[in-house]
Amino acid sequence: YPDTLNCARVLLEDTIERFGPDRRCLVSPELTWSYGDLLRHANQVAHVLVADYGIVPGNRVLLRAPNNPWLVACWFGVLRAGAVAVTTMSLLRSGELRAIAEVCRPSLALCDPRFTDGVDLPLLDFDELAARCADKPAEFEPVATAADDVALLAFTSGTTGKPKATMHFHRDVLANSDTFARHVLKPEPDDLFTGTPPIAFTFGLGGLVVFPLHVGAATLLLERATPAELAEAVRDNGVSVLFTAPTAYRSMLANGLADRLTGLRRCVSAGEALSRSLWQDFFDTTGIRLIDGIGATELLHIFIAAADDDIRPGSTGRAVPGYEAAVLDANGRPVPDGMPGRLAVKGPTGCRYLADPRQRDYVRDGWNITGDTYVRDRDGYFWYQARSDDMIISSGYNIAGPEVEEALLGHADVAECGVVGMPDEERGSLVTAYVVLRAGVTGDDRKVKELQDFVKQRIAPYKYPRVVRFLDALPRTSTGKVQRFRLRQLG
Ligand code: 3UK
Repeated sequence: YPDTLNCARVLLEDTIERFGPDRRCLVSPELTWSYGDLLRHANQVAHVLVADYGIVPGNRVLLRAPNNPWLVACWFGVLRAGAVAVTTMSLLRSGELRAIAEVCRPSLALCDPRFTDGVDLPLLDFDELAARCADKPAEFEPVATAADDVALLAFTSGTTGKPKATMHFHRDVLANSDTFARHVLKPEPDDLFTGTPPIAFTFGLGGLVVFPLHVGAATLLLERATPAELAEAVRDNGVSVLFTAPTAYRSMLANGLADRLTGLRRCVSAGEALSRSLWQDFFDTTGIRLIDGIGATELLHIFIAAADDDIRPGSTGRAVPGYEAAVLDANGRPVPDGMPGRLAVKGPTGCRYLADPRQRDYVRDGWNITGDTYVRDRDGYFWYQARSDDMIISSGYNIAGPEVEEALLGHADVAECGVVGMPDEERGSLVTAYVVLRAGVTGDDRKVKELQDFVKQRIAPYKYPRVVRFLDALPRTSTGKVQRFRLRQLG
């Protein structure tokens, strides 16, 4: 990348140069904006920031909204002004927002009017912002940021402790598009993207903003979508590229919504492990090969993935071109292929926590240590085992919680489950399954025995859950990940 680079210019002006300003860009249930519309709104936002609020390059601006066109206009406006976007999930509570503000000290917050509660900062809501934009010029020359000026701070969906802000440069924003998107996803200008991850989550930022806009495609922004609403939106709008998490794919299948997905060309699954059985069921029902990919807030987006004929169901895939991945032991030495160890990644993006001593835990000898246990095979495919914290050691056996979960999910009565180790005097840890049953099924002792027997038939019997508990729902983070640490606290 050139030394001087503003990624907002690349994504807007450069795309407009190729396709013209009238090309469809953002679609929402309420409105459609062309690339020219988005550019004008973003420019006017930048003028409001600079002229009315005195924002200077490097200032941080907090954004808080569900996925909608004004959020995207604000994101681009902030970057064009040379400021740093701190996009937050609209579902966060005031305590969580306060913790974020304490870490990164934003100068201003731009909020959807429905989500101004608990924002303890100078604040401008989108209604006021739109009014101020009305008399601002449509042109704004983007600040000539350096390629390695910080463009955004993304907070990890980390489950414990003080939130960690990860810094990403202007060039990083384009790097994932030039690696994962270009080599694996291969979007086309006529694609229409949609999906569920919040833009505040870098999975959503890449999949719903950066990747489509970099190639001149359009993106359908949904504020909140149940699996049924998502499937309907796909069918009714002719969506061709979908980004969501394994849970949503599973739930669309379980609810008989697959017939609405047949127009999809590409489906990306990330955020949690995609099991082999779900990949296969989805393929058998829709004919679509899900693209699994592991990404992380620390690396901005996906760094191991596979598409089309490269897919080996049950494997996350291979290192995305541009990235290097390895499996290391506790001393940072590579383990032999076929053996489990810690996933380590190097590439054009990487972890830079904002003033946080946990930096030295995540980056060691130049490798990003993601906290996942993986096995690499001889062909360079990476097979997810568990979060390193979720490996259960019971009577000396290493048991990956997700493997037991996958076995349980094969049972027709199981809607969702989470498997964790519980401290046990005799065995060290007891494999414990928290199970959400399908509607109408009763969780009693007979069901426990039936599920245990079922698991013993499918995987090595020593892995079966010695304890099975039934829940109405699994605890999840705002990005949809199962909070296994909270399951462990349930006792
Ligand atoms: C887990 C996966 C197995 C893994 C993310 C795509 O999830 C994202 O970022 P987070 O910071 O979490 C990172 C952790 O999530 N994970 C993600 N994808 C997979 N595990 N298979 C997968 N396909 O534990 C990882 O360390 O919330 C995902 C793009 C951008 C992202 N930020």
